[in-house]
Amino acid sequence: MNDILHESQFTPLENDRKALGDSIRGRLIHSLGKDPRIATERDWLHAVALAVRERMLERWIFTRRSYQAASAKRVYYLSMEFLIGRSLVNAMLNLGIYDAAREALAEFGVDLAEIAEVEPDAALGNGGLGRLAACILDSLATQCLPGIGYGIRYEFGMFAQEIRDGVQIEHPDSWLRYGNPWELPRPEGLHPVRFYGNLITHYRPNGEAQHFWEDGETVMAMPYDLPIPGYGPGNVNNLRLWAAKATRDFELDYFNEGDYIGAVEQKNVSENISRVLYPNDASQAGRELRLKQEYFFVSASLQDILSRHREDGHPLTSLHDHAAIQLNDTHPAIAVAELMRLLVDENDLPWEQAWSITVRTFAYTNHTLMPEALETWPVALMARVLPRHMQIIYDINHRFLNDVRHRFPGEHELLRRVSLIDEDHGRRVRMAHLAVVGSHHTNGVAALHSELLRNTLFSDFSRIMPERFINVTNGVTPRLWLHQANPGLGDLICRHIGEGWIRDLDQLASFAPLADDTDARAEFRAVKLANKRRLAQYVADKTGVAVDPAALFDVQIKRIHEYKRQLLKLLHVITLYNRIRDGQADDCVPRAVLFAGKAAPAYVMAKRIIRLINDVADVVNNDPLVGDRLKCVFVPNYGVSSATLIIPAADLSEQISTAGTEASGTGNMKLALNGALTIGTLDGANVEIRDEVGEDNIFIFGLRTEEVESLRRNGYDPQSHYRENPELARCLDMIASDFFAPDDPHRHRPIVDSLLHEDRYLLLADYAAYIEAQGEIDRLYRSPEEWTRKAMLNTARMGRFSIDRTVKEYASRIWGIEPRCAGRTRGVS
Ligand code: 26V
Repeated sequence: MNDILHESQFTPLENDRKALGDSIRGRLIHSLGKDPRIATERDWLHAVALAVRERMLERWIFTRRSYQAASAKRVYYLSMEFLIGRSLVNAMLNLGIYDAAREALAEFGVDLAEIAEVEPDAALGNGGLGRLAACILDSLATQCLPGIGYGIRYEFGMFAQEIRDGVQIEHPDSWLRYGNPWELPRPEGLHPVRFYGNLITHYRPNGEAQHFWEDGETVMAMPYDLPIPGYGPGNVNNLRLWAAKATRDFELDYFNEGDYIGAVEQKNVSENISRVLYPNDASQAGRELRLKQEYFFVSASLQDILSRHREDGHPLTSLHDHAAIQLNDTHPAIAVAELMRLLVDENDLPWEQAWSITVRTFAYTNHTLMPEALETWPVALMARVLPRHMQIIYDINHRFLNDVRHRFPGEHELLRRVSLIDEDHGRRVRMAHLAVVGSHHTNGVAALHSELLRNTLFSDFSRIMPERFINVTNGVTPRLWLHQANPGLGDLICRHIGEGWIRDLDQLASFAPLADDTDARAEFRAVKLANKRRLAQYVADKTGVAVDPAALFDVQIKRIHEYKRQLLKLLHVITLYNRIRDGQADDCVPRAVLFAGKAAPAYVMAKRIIRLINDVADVVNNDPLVGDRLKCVFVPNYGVSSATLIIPAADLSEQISTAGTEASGTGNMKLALNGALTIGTLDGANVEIRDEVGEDNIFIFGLRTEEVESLRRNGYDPQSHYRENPELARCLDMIASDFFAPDDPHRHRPIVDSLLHEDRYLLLADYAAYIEAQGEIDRLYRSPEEWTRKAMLNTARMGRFSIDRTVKEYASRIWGIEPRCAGRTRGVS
């Protein structure tokens, strides 16, 4: 065959206005069959997306060729979640064709900003973990690193949140309703995935056992590819998402019995596997369908990886030289057993050799210490759904425990603690133990978190194999979270220091001297004010509440969870409200307190918190004595898109989790990067943010991890704080009374009961210090020059929290992969 694709034939990106206009016109008419005279905003969106996609696909093919030609080692990022958001503007900015597209569309009388708003978010994730995966993909492509994402193409992503009468209502997120112009279905690339069934053991003449997994149900995994464009443009990498499809012979049994309708019903059932993203509940639910989702995408991905490895002409025994597989939390940890099954059962490798390959291939990232979020599966469930895997896990455990027994003779308790099977809670498989034992590195996501992993959750393992435990602090992509979300600030920075920071965030350091320049500070304030106006408009549209852009925008945006302590923020709101009404707050700065975030549908306390926030907001916002001095708003349906509006407008970033509970946080990084000052505890990455921005430019308060531990050890009494702090007692009494719920006087009582009788996250213990720190913030905000100086220093000193630094660390310390640039990169010779 002739090679009909050369780099010289790429659709040019520079001065592309005319060509882009022609493509958009062509896609609208010839691909979509729409009459330009009556095309809707969505029609234009799809036409533009297809035109942009054309420009990505050439580079996408070229990227793959160059990895293949170099036989480059690749990283496979296995994640149940990729929280991507919208793609249009991101793709255009990364390819460098945004202005050309805007101008081309303007010639057609179409406003790019307006059609971009029509694109639904790809919300295939819950929060931090899923967004981190999306940032990592952006960085791999930007840095020309050979990396492929694997995940699930959920038909329904994260539910849409409506607030009706103060209550969260969930709506299904049917993001694919109008089709997804970015995805390329690959029906020719199916892999079969088996569930249930029986095990048959044959014995070879030498006595060796051979295991066969038979019968059961088979579901097909169908790949959909999403091109991931790097900035610059860098490479265009691939994200492969799997959808469940019934096998073609699904109908046989039924059809033979003449049950046509039954056959089609069965087809629907097997396709349920990729139907919906599970919301991250307060506790790990242990649902069978969730386990099937995990195995489904793991099995398909490993089959895909092995067939690519074979196609590249490599023997299976060198897998770890060509592939690094990263497990994003334990959700894909069944991969350890699945790879063993593929190597031993399907490819006849001896166990020891297969195990050595497996351990050298996998690495595992832990994202939480919360005991209730740690995944365990009942042995009985796993034995029924994945019988061979259960057996393999027993074998892994047997060999591992034998090894530990030899190295630590007599330590029986140690064996019980590190076993892959928890015998105390009705026999369960501990997925974190499987992940640690089956991989060469385990990392936490911030320095403090990794330290706590070594000293608490994995203390036994870090004694047995200390060299496996490392830290890789999270980061965020400056492309989305500064360049794209905050064009005002991005342009301001570019005017002063150039645009190098977009791919090398350390360059922001040279923005620091501008913090001492009066004119630059005025420019920075003007940008912030414009962003606040934009957000105020959005808030008014969505909630009907008018917030004054001159007020201090105080934001807490994240999943609603008790450990994140939205209630502590709310106690501050009620305290301010009381002070205003008492005439004790005449020197207070006007504040607009914004909350946003989703509660897991089954997390009762989180939903109560949302209700209380809205009830408090109702009272505060409608009290004529308060006026513009205090507003409280719950912004509905928080997600990637609303985050890009809220973050650039924030003055104050609330990062107030109980010390030792938040693994890292990444919203903390996005907000500081956009010039919000942080009020926070010494938790997660806040510790490292303080180290970078300097103690004078952040508000740290509250108990530290060791103090939290000792308080809990010595018996914490929340009521002592109630007794000793009248201002706190008053807030709690108001919540317990009918003050915020005149129509339903007992509505909020359970919240106060939980605080007074348990207060698991020590809100009352940190209340006084928190209120005190907020007082300092008030004082500082009254000096706009001082405040702006600190805000600018925050932006300038966030270089370390670029995801590019994070990914470089993974690449060199864990994956052993190197950049391989597929083509010319703008601005880089
Ligand atoms: C658990 C479950 C349980 C079953 C249903 C679905 C589901 C989904 C997710 C999870 C675990 C979530 C863990 C997580 O999101 N951790 C966050 O990871 C961020 C990125 O590393 C980090 O910044 C946050 O601090 C951490 O909470």
